Amino acid sequence: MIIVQRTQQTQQIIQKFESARTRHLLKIQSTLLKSISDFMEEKGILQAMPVMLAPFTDPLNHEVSEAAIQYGSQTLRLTKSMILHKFIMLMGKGVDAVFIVSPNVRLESEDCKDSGRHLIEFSQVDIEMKGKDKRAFMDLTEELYVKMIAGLKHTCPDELAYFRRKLTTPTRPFKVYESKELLRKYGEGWEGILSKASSEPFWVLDHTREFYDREDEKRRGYYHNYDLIYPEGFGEALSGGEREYVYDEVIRKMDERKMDREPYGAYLELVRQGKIPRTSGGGFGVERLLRWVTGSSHIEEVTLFPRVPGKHIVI
Ligand code: ASN
Repeated sequence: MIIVQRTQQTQQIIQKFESARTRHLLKIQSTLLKSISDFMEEKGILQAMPVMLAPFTDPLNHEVSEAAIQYGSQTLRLTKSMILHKFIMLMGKGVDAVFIVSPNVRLESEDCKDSGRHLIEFSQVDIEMKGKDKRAFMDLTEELYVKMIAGLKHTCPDELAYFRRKLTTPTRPFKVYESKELLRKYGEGWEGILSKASSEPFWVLDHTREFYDREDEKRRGYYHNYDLIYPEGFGEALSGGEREYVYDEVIRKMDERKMDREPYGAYLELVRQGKIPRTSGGGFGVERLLRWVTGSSHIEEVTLFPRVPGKHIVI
């Protein structure tokens, strides 16, 4: 029985990696990554390398199982996002903006298996800019998306045709909504409803999220952050925000969230000394981008080595 299963598995792997689909996906992905890298260079955004292990990582705004290893006397967490490392990299004079294509490990619950857009390991294009506000980051993202899609249509017409995908280059400025209004109008499922009803990507502002996104000083409960949502039901593309960099605010919000400050010690000391600058930024998943541009129903279909929540990993 086990031998039969193995043979079937091997057959599926061979079929997948010998298929035109995999070749076309790789071509589309390479084209997108090149436009991202060209765009960043043009904007003076410097590329940094990812870290995978650190005493602290992004706490995230939702529960995932802890992914950590014990190394000697240290507990090292696998990167969920490089959010705090992005802030630290911007301390340096002349380092005004950075980006990383970074592997993120998020051990999501099995319930996300059929969401079509969750992986427990994915790659995030994570960007952070010093001294910029949310509108500046949103403008940058819009410009990037327009260039990426226009470039993809130009470079990969045959590959897009293979996926029977007619992509429209988004028109700027993208529409902007407020999350609380959407909640009132559509209820908890607002994201899916509006994504399905839209034909262009759009922004949603103000999400109650992690301690590091800036909360308005005068209007408590209002967050200066944003999500970019793909149209046609593909859902969340990017999340980001203006950041909290004032020590008392950071501590207040960590305490509100009952976070253990201990692993964050080195970062908190930098914040306390005023070394962490005012920034804004965000990140988007490469696989979700591929899913959208190819019009695929499950993210698994566009990932060479998919790690789907709750699914056995073969290779
Ligand atoms: N990359 C996101 C940001 O910059 C954070 C995340 O992925 N959780 O806000």
